[in-house]
Amino acid sequence: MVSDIFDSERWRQVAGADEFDDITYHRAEDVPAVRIAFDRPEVRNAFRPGTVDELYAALDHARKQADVGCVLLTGNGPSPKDGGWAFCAGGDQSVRGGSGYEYREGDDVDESDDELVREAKAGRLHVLEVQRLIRFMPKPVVAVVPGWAVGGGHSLHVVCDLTLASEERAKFLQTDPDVASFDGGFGSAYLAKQIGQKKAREVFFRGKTYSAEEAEEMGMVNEVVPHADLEDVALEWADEMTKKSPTAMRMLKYAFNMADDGMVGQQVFAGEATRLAYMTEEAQEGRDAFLEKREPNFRRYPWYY
Ligand code: S0N
Repeated sequence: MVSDIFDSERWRQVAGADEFDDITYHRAEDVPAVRIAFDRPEVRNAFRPGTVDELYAALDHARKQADVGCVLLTGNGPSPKDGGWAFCAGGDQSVRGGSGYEYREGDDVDESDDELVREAKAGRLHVLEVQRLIRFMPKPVVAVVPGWAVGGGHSLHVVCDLTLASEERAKFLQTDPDVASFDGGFGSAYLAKQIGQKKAREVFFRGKTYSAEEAEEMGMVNEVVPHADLEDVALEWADEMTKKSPTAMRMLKYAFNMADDGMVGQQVFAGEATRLAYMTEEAQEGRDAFLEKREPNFRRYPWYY
């Protein structure tokens, strides 16, 4: 069973996803959306290096699917140990080494990697690569929070475009300074953009636990729904968003990002603008003139005002 609130009639496993150990990856039957879920409920869905590798692979796969317009990121539950629920409790502290989160004996590490590559892979903080993938993928990513969102798991919900939370079970907590780790990037700076500087500093400096309603009030959760309805509402959101213009959605996501992402934000937005420009007859005239070894005739095209 993937999750108590997962309706297996509405989803099918993505081909190849049975290779994953720490996540599940499904595609909706009747909505162009996917569901990627942490699947370590016994440790509140904490991520180890292999989890992050799998998450990256699934998200990147979802990014490249031209017929997928929305990604739902969630956590499976409840815990078989005590019935607890989690979105994600951040980095697995039991595999944290001197320079980051380490692969251990028995982890599924690519045996074809040579020693140097294995060494370079050890002790990584590559959840930041996942954060960037979520931030820059050209489609909305929704954090569907059925329980604890803590530490690096809290940061992941922050970086998602939208957050939907379980009324009874979602809880938001930043423990980073308790375990001497700190997300000085999206997890804190972008959170401050969402909820304001004072509140964001309180989240990290005081380490209080916030309920779903409090998190909504603060502006870091979009909507709170009864736990039993969580996945249905998430799919409704996906249905709603994937009926909209893909170009408009992509340009809007990158426009929202651009204000905070500096030159990288400009580059990503401009890349999409260039893609649109390439689709015009005017751009095709530039290409054709070069290939036909003649002067381009741009006089035919208006200077829009
Ligand atoms: C989640 C908490 C609050 C849940 O409390 P609750 O409900 O009382 O359950 P517990 O009994 O505490 O937990 C149940 C079982 O789950 C294990 N467990 C929970 N969380 C983790 C974890 N993070 N690592 C390993 N195990 C975990 C418990 O040990 C317990 O197992 P058993 O039954 O065997 O005892 C509570 O559990 C809690 O506070 N957890 C720790 C949360 C935490 O501190 N997370 C790490 C925070 N730091 C990061 O995530 C860093 C992330 C990172 O990689 C990063 C690096 C650089 C820049 C940015 C980031 C980034 O933040 O993304």
